[in-house]
Amino acid sequence: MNRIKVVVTGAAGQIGYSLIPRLVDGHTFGDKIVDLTMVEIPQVVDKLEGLVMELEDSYFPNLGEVKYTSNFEEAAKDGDWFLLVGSIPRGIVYEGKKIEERSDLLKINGGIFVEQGQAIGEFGNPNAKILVVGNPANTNAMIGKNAAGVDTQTWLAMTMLDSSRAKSVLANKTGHNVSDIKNMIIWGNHSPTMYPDIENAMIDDKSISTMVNDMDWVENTFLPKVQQRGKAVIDARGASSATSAAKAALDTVIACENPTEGGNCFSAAIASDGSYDVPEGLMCGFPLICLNDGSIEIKRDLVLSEFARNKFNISIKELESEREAVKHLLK
Ligand code: NAX
Repeated sequence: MNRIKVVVTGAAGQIGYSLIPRLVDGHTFGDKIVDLTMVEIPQVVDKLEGLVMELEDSYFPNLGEVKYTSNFEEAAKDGDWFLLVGSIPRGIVYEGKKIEERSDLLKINGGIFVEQGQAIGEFGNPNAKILVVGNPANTNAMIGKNAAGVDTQTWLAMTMLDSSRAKSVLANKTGHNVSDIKNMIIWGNHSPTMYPDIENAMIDDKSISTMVNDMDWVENTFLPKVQQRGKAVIDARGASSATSAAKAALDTVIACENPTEGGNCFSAAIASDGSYDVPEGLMCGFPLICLNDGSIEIKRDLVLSEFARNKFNISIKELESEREAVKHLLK
C-alpha cells in the first residue's frame, strides 16, 4: 500500500501542532502518501484552516489529501491510523462544572471514546491501528476498543513518552546515549503509578539495574523522576508536555509500522490477554513487539522481581478502579 489515511483528533491543540506536520514529512510513514483528516470540536474546527494552509506551504512531497471536520464518523471512514489526542483536560469548565476529579474526567472523556470507538469499529479499516494519547489514556483506549468491537483492530494507549523520559534519566546516569538503551518498559497505567522497569532495561545485554547497582537511587530518584516528569514540565513551562508527547506518538507509530529488532521491545499499553497475570481486558502498559506482518504482540518472556511486581500491582489496582468507574460505558 503506498497511501495511508491518518485521522488525528485534538488537531488544533498544542500536541497536534507539533505532531501533524511530522506525520507527512516522509519519515514516520516512509515514502507513503499520507491522506490526513484532522478532527476538532465544532467550536474550534475552523481554526484548522490555518494549519491546512501551513501544511500546504511547508513543501511536504508526501502530503496527500488534507481535510478537517468536527464529524468523527465522517472522518473515520477507511482510516488506517487513528491518533486520538483530543480529550477534555482537567481544570476546564464543562457544562457549567469545573472538572477537577479524575472520576469526572473519566466520565466525560469516556463518553467521547464510546462514540469514537463505535465509529472506528463501523467505518475504520478493519486492520486499523489506534493510538490513544488523550488522558486518561489507558481507560479511554479500553472504552474505545470495547465500543469498536473489532478484534482485528489494534488499540493502544501511549506510554512511549514515559519510556523516553526513563531512557533520558538512565542515559544521564550511565553516561550512554539514549539510543543505547533497549527494553525500556513502562508497566501499568500512564499515571504516576506507572512502573518504569530498570531491571529489564539493557545496555549491551547488561541489565541497567546491575550497572547502576543502587536500589536507593532507583526507588528514591529514578522512579519518582520518571513518574512525576509530566508535572515537572507543567510547573516549568506553564503548560503540559507537547513537543515531547508529539515525538513519542510518532515513535509509537514507527514502532508499530516496522518489525522490532531482535531482543528489543517498545512501550505502549494494549488490552491484556492475561499475560503477566494482568486481568484480561485492562489496557495496560506492556513490553510490545511488532511482527513482520505488522501485528503487535506482548513480549512474554520477561521476569519481574518481587520489587517490580509490587510496584506493578499498584498500577494494576489503579487500572481496575478506573475500569470500575466507567463500567456503565462498557458493553
Ligand atoms: P490541548 O488542550 O492543547 O488540545 C486538546 C484538543 O483536543 C483541543 O483543541 C480540544 O478542542 C480537542 N478536543 C477535545 N475533545 C475533542 C473531541 N471529542 N474530538 C476532537 N477534538 C477534541 O491539549 P494537548 O496538550 O494537545 O494534550 C492533549 C491530550 O494529551 C490531553 O488529554 C493530555 O492530558 C494528553 N497527554 C497525554 C500524554 C501521554 O503520554 N499519554 C502526554 C502528554 C499529554 O499530557
